[in-house]
Amino acid sequence: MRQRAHGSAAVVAEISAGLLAAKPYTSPKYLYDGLGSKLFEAICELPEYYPTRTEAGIFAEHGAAMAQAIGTGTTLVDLGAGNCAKAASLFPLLQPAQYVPVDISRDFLTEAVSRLQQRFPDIEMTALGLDFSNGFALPDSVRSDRRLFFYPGSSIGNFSPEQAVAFLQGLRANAGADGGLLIGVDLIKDSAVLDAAYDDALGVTAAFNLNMLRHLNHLIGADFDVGQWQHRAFFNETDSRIEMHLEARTALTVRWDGGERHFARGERLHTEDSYKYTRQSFVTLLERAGFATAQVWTDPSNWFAVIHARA
Ligand code: AVJ
Repeated sequence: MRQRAHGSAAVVAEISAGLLAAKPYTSPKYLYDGLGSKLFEAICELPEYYPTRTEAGIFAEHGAAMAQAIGTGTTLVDLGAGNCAKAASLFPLLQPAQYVPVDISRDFLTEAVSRLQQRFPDIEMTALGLDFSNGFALPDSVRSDRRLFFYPGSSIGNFSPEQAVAFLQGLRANAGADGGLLIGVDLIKDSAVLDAAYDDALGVTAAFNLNMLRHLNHLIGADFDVGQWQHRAFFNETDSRIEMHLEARTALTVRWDGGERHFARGERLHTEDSYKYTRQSFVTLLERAGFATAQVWTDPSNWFAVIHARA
């Protein structure tokens, strides 16, 4: 049964264009409806999904050194803040003057921030519910100097390297005097480790990927039948990225408000890329974006890096 589209005309047009492309694709931002955000939180608890816990280990081990390099009193702009937990765990060390969490999922954010404000009454907090993936301007209520952009979790991996440079250039231009960036980056490693992290035994990542179809049904009034699709995820060594796809189990036709597309059996809808870097390849990317010095902290296995760069 089809419903009417609940997304804006722009959202419907964007998703339609991807579905109608020669190689059909959708933006990974559509993985995150209410259930998708919860499934992602569950992914972070999986034994196979090493990034979250490895990054937390790096912050626990080197947080004091990071705070030393960054200094207190910054305006901490948290990109993709979600439940704000990662930034909050750094407050005691970083002691920011202002905290600006930004997230596409506004409701999730507002609730988290009101709880946080009670715990840290001295930090001025300004929550922004917006999609920053195509660049953004910060409102006047955000202090304009010493902005520290915080972009943990390897979310930068969703951009291609070219897109990442453009995005990082935008951050650098907005950082203000004495500003900077603290970013988490997932590193290239044995492909079996990477594959398992995106295709776990419990099937939580499969559910996370498949849930996008339910979200699309809601947004564009489509009639995707989740049971007709299969999760696929693998490391593409040539392009240094994990690719997630949804593969048609059978020949089928998807219909939505204003369009339709036939998928042959085995044909794929590309739902996400997650680029992996070496320490050096990411530092080079930062330099291309105009960032100056970079200090790099890693875990003992070199699976993940946290990098501080000055604007
Ligand atoms: C939120 C983009 C960092 O790429 O590892 C996790 C998303 N996708 N499992 C990642 C994701 C499948 C995640 N990021």
